[in-house]
Amino acid sequence: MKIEEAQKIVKGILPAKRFDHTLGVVEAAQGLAKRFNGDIDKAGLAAMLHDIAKYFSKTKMAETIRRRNDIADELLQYHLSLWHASVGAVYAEEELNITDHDILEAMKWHTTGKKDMTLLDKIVFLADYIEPGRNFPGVDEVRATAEKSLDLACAKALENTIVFLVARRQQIHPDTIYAYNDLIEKTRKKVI
Ligand code: DGI
Ligand code: FE
Ligand code: FE
Repeated sequence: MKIEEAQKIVKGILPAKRFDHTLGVVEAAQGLAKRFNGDIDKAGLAAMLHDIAKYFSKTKMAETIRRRNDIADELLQYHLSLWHASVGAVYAEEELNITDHDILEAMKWHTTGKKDMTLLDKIVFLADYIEPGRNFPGVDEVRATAEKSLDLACAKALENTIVFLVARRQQIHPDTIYAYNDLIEKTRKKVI
């Protein structure tokens, strides 16, 4: 699917504010792909579709999560705001006939992250965090870090999210912790 076609579909599904966010993520993802030698077309399409399931009903999302063997049922134990990522990837595959595994994976992991994210996973994850419309505390530091290191910027974004969730006494999905641990290890300056 071409990004123009995806844009029309997404515009018909998402409310205006979420659509604007989506266009910001597309811009950020294409920029990161250029900077870090990612696939610009895949980054753009994955970003365009990443939040497509954001406003699906709880019932519809739960049905998808229960039905699909490639989504851990454990997800249902965690906050509803995490569900749209996996559900969006299934929608893209089943309803929009997206077959590219890299794109579907980047959509699936865009909220929690995971251990051993691919280049495309990291690009979409980070683009969602630093797109021009975002203004949460610490985002400028992550934007600056993203000029140089994708891994360091993802680690910082994950750190900020974890701190944010802890401050609100919200549960942290294990994949968020796995992603954080993985990138902390990979970006650690070797002393010896
Ligand atoms: O869909 P967006 O709003 O663009 O962004 P997103 O897909 O990153 O979802 C953001 C929400 O997910 C935000 O409220 C923080 C939350 N979140 C991210 N990781 C975790 C998490 N919430 C919980 N409870 N646990 C997590 O590990
Ligand atoms: Fe999202
Ligand atoms: Fe998003």
